[in-house]
Amino acid sequence: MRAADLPTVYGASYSVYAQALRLTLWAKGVGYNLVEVDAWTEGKQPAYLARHPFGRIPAFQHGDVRLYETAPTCRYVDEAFEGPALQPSAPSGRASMGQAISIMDNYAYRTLVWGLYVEQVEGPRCGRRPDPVRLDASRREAPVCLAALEAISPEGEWLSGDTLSLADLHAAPMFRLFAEAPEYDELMSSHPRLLKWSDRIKTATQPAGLFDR
Ligand SMILES: N[C@@H](CCC(=O)N[C@@H](CS)C(=O)NCC(=O)O)C(=O)O
Repeated sequence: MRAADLPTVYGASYSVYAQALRLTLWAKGVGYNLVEVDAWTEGKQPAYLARHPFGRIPAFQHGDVRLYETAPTCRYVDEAFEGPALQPSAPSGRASMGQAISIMDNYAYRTLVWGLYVEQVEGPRCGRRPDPVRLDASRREAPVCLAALEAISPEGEWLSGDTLSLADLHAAPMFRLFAEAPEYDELMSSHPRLLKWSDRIKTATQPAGLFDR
């Protein structure tokens, strides 16, 4: 593909959602241009809001196709480009994949990333003290998220079955941050299958070169 025909990702390299989209492009073997957009500054300016009315990252463009919201954007990437299929073919597998992604978006991102990792690791690095109420709520909700993810594919090696799917790539960047939270080892010790998955997806996605640790 000529550089001008490559899709473009608008987002910051620190963003877990931008990383999920970039991992999907990487897994498909699709090159892309990256336009750095910081979610908190340029992301709230009119030029970017024209691309993403909610001012979040990432946004995406491929020819005339302009998208935002990571899950449907990744589905588009899987369906529009050649490369390994990243969605199960059976309806039940596809539903499990969607369910895992929804759990990440609606519960686990808030709890594992913001509630445990940001509160205790990223926040203090920036001079903020953890909020005990938020921390307490996140510690209570985290086991529910982990049990739900572990229950989705009781047999398979990946989150939604036997093959790597968009669910794994969606969850991978979030689990990388959660793994730095002080509670990670203890919480994951009650979820041995999820712990194995977490190690497996970390190893599988390392070659993408998106993570500096
Ligand atoms: N629902 C969005 C979530 C994207 C998201 O929350 N991105 C974060 C960065 S990882 C962001 O833009 N945060 C800025 C903000 O919350 O204002 C998606 O699926 O793409």
